[in-house]
Amino acid sequence: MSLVLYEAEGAIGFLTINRPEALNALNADVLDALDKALDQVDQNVIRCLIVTGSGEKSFVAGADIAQMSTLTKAEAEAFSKKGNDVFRRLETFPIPSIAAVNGFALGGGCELAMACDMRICSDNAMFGQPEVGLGITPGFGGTQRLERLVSPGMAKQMVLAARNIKADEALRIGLVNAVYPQEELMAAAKKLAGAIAANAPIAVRASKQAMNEGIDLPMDEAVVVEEKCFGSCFETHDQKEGMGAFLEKRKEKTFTNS
Ligand code: CO8
Repeated sequence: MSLVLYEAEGAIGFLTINRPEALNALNADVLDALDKALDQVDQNVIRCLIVTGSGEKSFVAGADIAQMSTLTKAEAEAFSKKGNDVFRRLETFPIPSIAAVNGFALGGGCELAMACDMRICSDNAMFGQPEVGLGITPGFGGTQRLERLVSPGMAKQMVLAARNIKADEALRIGLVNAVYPQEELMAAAKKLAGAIAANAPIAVRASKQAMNEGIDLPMDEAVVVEEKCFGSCFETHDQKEGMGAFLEKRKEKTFTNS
C-alpha cells in the first residue's frame, strides 16, 4: 500500500497520508511519496486538492521521531530541507489545497496543514508544535508559517511552550476556518472544494499566486503582483464566459481553464 494515496473524484484530488500504524508520521519515504503524488495530479482536470490522513485518529502526528533520533547535524538539516521542499511545492502548487485535519496535527502534521491554502478540522483535532520538548526546533516550516497565520505572540506561545491546542482554540486563533463533527469533515471539505472548483481555474490560480506572493512584499510591490495576475485573466475564454454570463443574465457557466 502506498504511503500517500492519490485519488481523483471529478475535479477534486484527494491526497491521503497513509501510515496509520504510526499515526501517519512523516518519514523520508512518506515525504517522497507526497512529492510523487503531486506529480500524479492532472492540472488540466483537478481544480482543488484535499489533504487528509488515514484513519479517524490522526491527520499526521509529526515527523518520524524514531527516524530523526539518530540524525547528525548535517542529516537533520537535509531532512528539514526535504520536508520544506515538498511542503513548499504544495504551498505554491497551482491547484489550491484544503487540509481536512481529522485528528492529531502535531509538529510536521501542523506544518503540513499550514502548507495548505486552507484548514478545516474535525472536533477531535489537536494542533501543536511539540518540538522544543523533544530538544529540536520545528523544521518543516513551523517557525515561519505559524507566525504568518496567527498572531506572533500566539505562534511563539505554541512553539516555545509546546502546548497542544484543541479544535475550538485552533478556530479561535484563526488556524482553522471551521470545525465539524468527525463524520461530517470530508463532506464539508468536498463542499468547499466544490465551491472552489466551480470557479474559473485561471482566475483561482492567479488569485492564489497573487495572495501567496504579495503577502511577503511591501504593499507597493504587492499591488504590482496583483496587477499582473489580474491582467493575465483577460482575453481568456473563461473571462469572456464569466463576464458574458453576468451580462446575459445567464446562471450556467462553462469554465474550460483556457
Ligand atoms: N514519530 C514516530 N512514530 C510515531 C509518532 C511520530 N511522530 N507519533 C506516533 N507514533 C507511533 C507511536 O510510536 C506508536 O507506535 P507503536 O505502536 O509502534 O508504539 C503509534 O504511532 C501509536 O502512537 P501512540 O501509541 O503514542 O498513540 P497515543 O494515542 O497514545 O498518542 C500521540 C498519540 C499523542 C499523538 C503520541 O503518539 C505522540 O505524542 N506522538 C508524537 C507527537 C510529536 O511529538 N510530534 C512531533 C514530532 S517532531 C516533528 O514533527 C518535527 C518536524 C520537523 C522535522 C525537521 C527535521 C529535522
